[in-house]
Amino acid sequence: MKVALIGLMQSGKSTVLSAISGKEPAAMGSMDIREQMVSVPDDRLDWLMGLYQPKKTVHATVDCMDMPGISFMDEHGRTAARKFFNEVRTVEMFVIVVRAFENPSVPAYRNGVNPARDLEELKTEMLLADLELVMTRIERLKKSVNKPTKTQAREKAELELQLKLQDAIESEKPISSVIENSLQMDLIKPLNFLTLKPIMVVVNIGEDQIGEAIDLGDSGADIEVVPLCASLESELAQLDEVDRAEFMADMGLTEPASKKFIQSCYSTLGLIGFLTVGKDEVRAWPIEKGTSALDAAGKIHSDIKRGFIRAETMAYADLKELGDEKAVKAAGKTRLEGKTYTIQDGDIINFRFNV
Ligand SMILES: Nc1nc2c(ncn2[C@@H]2O[C@H](COP(=O)(O)OP(=O)(O)OP(=O)(O)O)[C@@H](O)[C@H]2O)c(=O)[nH]1
Ligand SMILES: [Mg+2]
Repeated sequence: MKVALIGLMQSGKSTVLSAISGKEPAAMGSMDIREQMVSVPDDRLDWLMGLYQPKKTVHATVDCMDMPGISFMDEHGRTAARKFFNEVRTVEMFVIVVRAFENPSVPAYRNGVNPARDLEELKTEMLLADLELVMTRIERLKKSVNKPTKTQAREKAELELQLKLQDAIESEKPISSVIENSLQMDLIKPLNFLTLKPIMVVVNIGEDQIGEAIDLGDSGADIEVVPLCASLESELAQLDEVDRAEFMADMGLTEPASKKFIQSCYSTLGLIGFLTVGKDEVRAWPIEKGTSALDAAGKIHSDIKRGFIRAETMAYADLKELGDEKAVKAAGKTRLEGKTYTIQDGDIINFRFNV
């Protein structure tokens, strides 16, 4: 899973990433795109490790891109922003980091800290970047649509759709309001519109704002919002577990940043996790909610999908409650599921297959 952390200059993107990865943040003002793999914290894996004592434990990972800060205050900034937007068109989701913390030594965007305004501006600029794509595409299609080629019918349909998109965006309506069916979706998929991707917002708050409600206005409606005190949490990430727990309790924090962050990524993308266990390896596998046992098997290996027989399944909660696999079996709580079974979060699965 690939996510991009985007936001205005000095909103704290690199500090947020440091808080969730425990690694050094990229220097402020850096123009490089930094990629970092973040391990998905999972209490279930910790417990299963104790039970199976595996040679290896594999956490799910999230690939986070830390983008340079952007600014729309002048033409130079806009051009750079457009370039960075193009670099992130293929990620699965955006994490928009907005600044709510006051810090006199870090100059504020547009001379004042205002997360609702910043979010609004970013979302508008993303829509404008998409409009630019639409316009370029319309120009191109207008030139080619009258040529009798194999793709002419498709181009006609796309042109009609792109014109509708232009109308919608110009009247400040989202692209999604125009898309009526999967056929239309397929037509525009190659363009990778920014505003069709799921987003989540991290509000980077100051230590004095922990527990305070931050109003993001209309721009924050229907979006998963995670308040995070990035500078504090990046320091916490450096501590050992005992000190961290104590420090967090003192600060009124219930969960580390990494957990909140990843959980929100999962829910924004509609992901759940199933588990595989054994003496060799205990592992978490992220999948989309609604995935069938057959497709889940394919995530592990195409052979397992091809030769799928059954999915021996038990719930993590049952295993934890009853203590070991034998007890789960004795209680009649293991199941043999077929190809069409819908995987549930926390299913522990042993795929039986034959190739
Ligand atoms: N007080 C306070 N300062 C913060 C917080 N988060 C970040 N900062 C400071 O703000 C400055 C910018 O933080 P960065 O994490 O580099 O921000 P960024 O968005 O990556 O910056 P660019 O990549 O240059 O856009 C640094 O000096 C941080 O120490 C916070 O939660 N509270
Ligand atoms: Mg940075």
